[in-house]
Amino acid sequence: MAGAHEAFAGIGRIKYEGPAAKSMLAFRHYDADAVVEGKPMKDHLRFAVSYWHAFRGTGADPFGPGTMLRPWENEADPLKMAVKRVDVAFEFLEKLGVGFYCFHDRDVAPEGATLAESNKNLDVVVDALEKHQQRTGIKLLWGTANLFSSPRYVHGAATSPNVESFAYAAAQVKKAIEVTQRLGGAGYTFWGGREGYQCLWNTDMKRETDHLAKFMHMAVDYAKEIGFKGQFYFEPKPREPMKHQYDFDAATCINFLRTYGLEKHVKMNLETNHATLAGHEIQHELEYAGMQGFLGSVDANTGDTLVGWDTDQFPTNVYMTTQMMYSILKYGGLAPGGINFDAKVRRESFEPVDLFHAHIGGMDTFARGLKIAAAMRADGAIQKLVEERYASWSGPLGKRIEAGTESFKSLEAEMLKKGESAACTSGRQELFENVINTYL
Ligand code: XUL
Ligand code: CO
Repeated sequence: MAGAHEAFAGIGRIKYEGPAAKSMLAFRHYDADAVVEGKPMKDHLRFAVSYWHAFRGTGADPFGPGTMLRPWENEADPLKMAVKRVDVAFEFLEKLGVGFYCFHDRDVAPEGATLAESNKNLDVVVDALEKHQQRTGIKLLWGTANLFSSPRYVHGAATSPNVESFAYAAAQVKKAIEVTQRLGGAGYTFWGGREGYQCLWNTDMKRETDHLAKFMHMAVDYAKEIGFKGQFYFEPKPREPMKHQYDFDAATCINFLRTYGLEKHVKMNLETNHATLAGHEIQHELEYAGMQGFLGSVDANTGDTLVGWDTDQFPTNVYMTTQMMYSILKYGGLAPGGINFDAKVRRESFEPVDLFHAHIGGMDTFARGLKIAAAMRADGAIQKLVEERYASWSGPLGKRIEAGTESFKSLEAEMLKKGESAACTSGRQELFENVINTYL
């Protein structure tokens, strides 16, 4: 740990103390090595901290500047500060006891006056990240590139009408994949940033989506060329900052990947608040991606039903994490993906200790969801009720249709003979909901 120069002095390693814990700086449910369904919790959950929110979030909003008290942010030279910040970040990660972190290139290192200078800055910070990774065993879950903050990306990056914005973005992603590989990153994420439109009148949507696909193919080709084995992810989000983003939701992204022949190379990184912005629950997104074989990783957070925007709050709702973990277990888990807290403390929660409260709460909420989902799966009551609902499909007619040996003609003959279909049975939604509440 950081010793004399601790940024989070007075806070030690956060320990599992069980549901009766007295301290609020302790886990009540997340017990890293406790075995659930044959695997330690830490390997099911694979928690990651987002560098951008935890260490670069200022609390600024459209109505006012940043509020965060971060006493260690006191170095005038941005590169020196970036290197010093890595010490703070790893002190936090170690004390929290997470196995992973995620970053954008520009979160960890400052942009220079030229591309070459930016690359050099990144190399300096990556040296520091690498040392701390080796010291602590903490790993990079995924890397990514910020293709949305600079004015050169005002119209998007891969979908920009300016070809040199595309070219610059390609150079930036090339470098970001290289440093992700150097740090042993388990994945690389594409989030659309500004890949979308504000107005269809000035937009050639076909050309823009073709370009986005070209861009992703170049990334896949380059990864192959340098032997980067990490999993690529595409992160759906329907809007913000654009009115429409091309990575709208899981179904849209999967259609895009299949249309352009990228389906073997890219999986979904699903974010809770993005799902709700798309008019879905995260359970829908996880089920949709899971059933199609595209479940990759999760950006965990939650929105506020009354705010209706991407508020990126820490998850505290056990019912929701139960739904999530039930789907995640059903589709065989997330590895090499994980659960990345793409979440920020509120502008009003400006003290360093709030970063701990936020992440501890999120981790405990997921640990509870995991335990509850595993209990539901162990006794199989919900699974049995679902099977009963589809029982007619397990009869001879259902089996023949599923096997593909029936046709419209043969089914017409069958129904003409019977005259009317068998009566439907109740959906029993309330029973299902009551059974689920017995586990909570
Ligand atoms: C934006 C968002 C991003 C991605 C990575 O809403 O979720 O932080 O996760 O670019
Ligand atoms: Co995200």
